[in-house]
Amino acid sequence: MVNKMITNTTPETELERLFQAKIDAEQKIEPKDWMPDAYRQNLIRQMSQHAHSEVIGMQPEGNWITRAPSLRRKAVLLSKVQDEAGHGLYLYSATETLGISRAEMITALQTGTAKYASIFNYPTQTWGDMGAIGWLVDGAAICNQVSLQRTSYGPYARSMIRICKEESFHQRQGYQIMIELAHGTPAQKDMAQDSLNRFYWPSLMMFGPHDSESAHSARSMKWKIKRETNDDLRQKFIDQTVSQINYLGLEHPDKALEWNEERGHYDSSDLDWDEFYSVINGNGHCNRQRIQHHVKAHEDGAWVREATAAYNLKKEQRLARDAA
Ligand code: BYC
Repeated sequence: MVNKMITNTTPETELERLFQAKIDAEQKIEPKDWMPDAYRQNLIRQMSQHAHSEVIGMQPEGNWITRAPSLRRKAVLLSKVQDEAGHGLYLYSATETLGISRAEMITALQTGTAKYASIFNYPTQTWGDMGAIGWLVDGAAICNQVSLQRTSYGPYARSMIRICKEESFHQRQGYQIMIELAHGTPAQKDMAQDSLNRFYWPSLMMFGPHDSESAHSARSMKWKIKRETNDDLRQKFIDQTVSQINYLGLEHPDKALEWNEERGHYDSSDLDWDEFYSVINGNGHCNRQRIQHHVKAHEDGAWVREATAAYNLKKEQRLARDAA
């Protein structure tokens, strides 16, 4: 156990050494522990963006709740979208333990200072897209989040454990939609193929830029905020998806895909990085629409926040009166 007494007079370099030793020993950093400001800011950045992704991620699927093909599908999709709201809430709460308020995070999202996952700026055009999102988008998210269960910040790691359990369920419901479509009529199979073709590449972009281009990876790996690199996680996802596509009897969208015996992995085409940067910088198909919708929902909900604040104030005043 790295458990040395920290006092107000401990020099900064010694604090940093103890902090890194704790991380190297696989101990979790908790909210009241000393941490370098850059660690705190990096976590706030990643965790708040993760929370925003969950919340904005409700929009593409929310678009299909009224058009789900059966009552059962509607109920399942509704539950999934509610789960995403829950994930956003755990993650906002976990981020608040680092000393930032929910209101500050929301402002950063709405003014474009904070990002959210690029994938949610692609439109959902068909019911097949609900299958592809559950299967590929939640599948990619799980790949990443399983490794984040071992992230060094305690509240983030713990939130990932519950989120991963729910995401696995989401992934299976998406894959089940794909199985039904892929084994259905020729028109349904075409729909499944079209969704796979459109969502495959943006799903690979969810893992972020190549390691050589990743601004935050080196420090995040040293601090064990990230446990695996962008390229390693992407490779894992590419490898695991091949047999899933085969089982569906669909064509793989990557015509250059080839097993590399020496590496023990599939070689694949590179991604369209111009598209990636264009989307993360606000110019994807749906960026403006997503933020406008968020702003409207936030404004429409103002009365709820005001009512809660008024109720809490009344409660505090009553408690103070009773105590007097
Ligand atoms: N999209 O240095 P890098 C879900 C940004 S939602 C947008 O590699 P890092 C679901 C990156 O932020 C689950 N931006 O960054 C919900 C940075 O910009 P800033 C979402 C991206 O942080 C509803 C810059 O590019 N999962 O499952 O080391 C329905 C340089 O990148 C993206 C998470 O959020 C991107 N794809 O690594 C269905 C996981 N990629 O901040 C499903 C948590 C990169 O300097 N996040 N950027 O302005 C992470 O693991 C990491 O933040 C990333 C990026 C791997 C995404």
